[in-house]
Amino acid sequence: MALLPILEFPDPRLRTRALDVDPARVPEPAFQQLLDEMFETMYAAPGIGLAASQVDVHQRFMVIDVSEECDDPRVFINPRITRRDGEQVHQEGCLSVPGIFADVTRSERITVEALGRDGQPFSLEADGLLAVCVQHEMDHLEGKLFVDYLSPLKREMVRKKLAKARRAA
Ligand code: K1U
Ligand code: ZN
Repeated sequence: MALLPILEFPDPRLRTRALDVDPARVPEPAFQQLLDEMFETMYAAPGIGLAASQVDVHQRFMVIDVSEECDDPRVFINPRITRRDGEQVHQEGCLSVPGIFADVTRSERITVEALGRDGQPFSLEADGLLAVCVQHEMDHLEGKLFVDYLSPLKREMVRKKLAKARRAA
């Protein structure tokens, strides 16, 4: 199994809108292996979510595990949010924007419909951190990053900070 390279802001490939996964591909060994590699990459980072777009695969799927023990892996293929309620503000990070954290306002409760890793459709009601993470990962599939919720000035400061960190590394 391999760790996958994660694209970093401001890489323009992160702005690609992902396309639907053909459900017939889900049981294929190559797709199942990609899911395993995404989980391995997410746990190693460490992170609580990873969208395919972040590993330069522009298809609509993501992996998430918000559990403390890293024992609740979830796969969302072709996810759609069908209901939203309320608002919550949560501090977010992003594996594609390393070392930057900012408060983002998102829906408090959502209903998300998707296919699981077995290719079967499911519906999930989520709130709290799971709801935040689903919305963050679905933004990636649209080519959107959490820094887009910041002012242009703050976003430029983030870009400069990351460029400086890369030069120093
Ligand atoms: O999509 C990503 O870049 C992953 C991102 C998901 C996320 C975090 C926080 C709020 C919304 C979405 C991360 O996992 S950043 C790392 C992180 O938050 C974390 C890492 C280890 C333990 C706990 C949290
Ligand atoms: Zn992210």
